[in-house]
Amino acid sequence: MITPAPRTTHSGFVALAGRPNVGKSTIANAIAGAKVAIVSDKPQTTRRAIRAVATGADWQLVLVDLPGVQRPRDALTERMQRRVERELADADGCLFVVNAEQGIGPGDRFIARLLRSASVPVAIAVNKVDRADRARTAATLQAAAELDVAQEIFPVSARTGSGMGALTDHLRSLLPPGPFYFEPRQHSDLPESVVLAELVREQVLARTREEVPHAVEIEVVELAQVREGLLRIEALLLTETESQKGILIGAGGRMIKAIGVAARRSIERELGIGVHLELSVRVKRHWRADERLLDRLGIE
Ligand SMILES: Nc1nc2c(ncn2[C@@H]2O[C@H](COP(=O)(O)OP(=O)(O)O)[C@@H](O)[C@H]2O)c(=O)[nH]1
Ligand SMILES: [Mg+2]
Repeated sequence: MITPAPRTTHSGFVALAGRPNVGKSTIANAIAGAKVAIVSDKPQTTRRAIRAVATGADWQLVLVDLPGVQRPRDALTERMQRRVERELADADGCLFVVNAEQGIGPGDRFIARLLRSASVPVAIAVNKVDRADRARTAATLQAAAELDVAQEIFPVSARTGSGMGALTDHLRSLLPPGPFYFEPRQHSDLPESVVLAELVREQVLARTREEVPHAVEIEVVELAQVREGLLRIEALLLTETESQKGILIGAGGRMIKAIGVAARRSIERELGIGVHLELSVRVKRHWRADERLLDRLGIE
C-alpha cells in the first residue's frame, strides 16, 4: 500500500451567536463529540468563551461558544461583551442559532443586524426541530431566510443529531488552509480545573432559580490524584449573600449533597475515572466585580 502524501490541513474558528437558550452550547458539544460547554435552561449562564474543538483527518474546527450579549453592567458583563466583539472579529465564520419552535423574534433581528455589520460568512442553524412540527419549522426557515444575513440555513436538532452532519460539513467548508491549533484528541481549550468547575456549576444551575444561578461561581481549589483512577477535587461554591449560601446548603444540607452527588457522577462520566468531590459554600460578596478572581476563574 502506498502511504498518501500529507495533505494540506484546514482549520479555523466559527463563532456561535444566538439568543440565550436556543441551544448554542448543545450544538458545540454535539459537534465536538464531548461535553465542553455546560447546558442549562437558565438564560445567560455561559460566562467563558469556550472553545469546542472537532478534529478530522485533515481539518480542525474550533467553535467559540460565546457568552450572551447584554448591556455592560459590571466587570463580569463588560468582559463578556468585549470578548464577543473580539471573537467575532477573529472568526472565519459565524453560526447563528435560532429556535425552530419559537420562530424569529426581535432578539434574533437584533443579532442579525450585528452580524450583518461584521464581515464574516454566516450560516443559520434552526435548532430544536424535534420540538416543532413541519409547518412551524418551515415558517421559521422562511423567517430565517428573510433576516437576509446567512448564505446557508440548516434545520437541525442538537438533541437528536438530526441535520447535524450537513451542518458540520458546511462549517468545515468555511475553513481556510491552516494548521491544527489543538491536539486531535483535545475537545476544549479550558484548563481542567475550569472544566471541572463548570460541571459543578451545571448542577447548581439545574437546581436553583431566580437570581441564585447568576450569583454562584465555582472555584476548584484542589485537584489531586489520590491513586491510579481516583481523583480528589475540592471546590468552593462562591455566593454573594448569606441567604444564597443558605439556599445552596439547603435544609439539613440536602441541596449541597444533591449537587455534589450529581456533579461527581457527571465528572466521573466525562473523565472515565473515580472522583472524590468535596464541596463547600462561601460568601464572597463582590466576586462579580473582583478582577483578580475573574482572572483566576478563567473569565478573560
Ligand atoms: N428539544 C431540544 N432541546 C434542546 C435542543 N438543543 C438544546 N436544547 C435544550 O435547550 C436548553 C438550552 O440549551 P443550551 O445549549 O444551554 O443553550 P444556549 O444558551 O444557547 O447555549 C437546554 O435545556 C437544552 O437541553 C434540541 O435540539 N432539542
Ligand atoms: Mg450556552
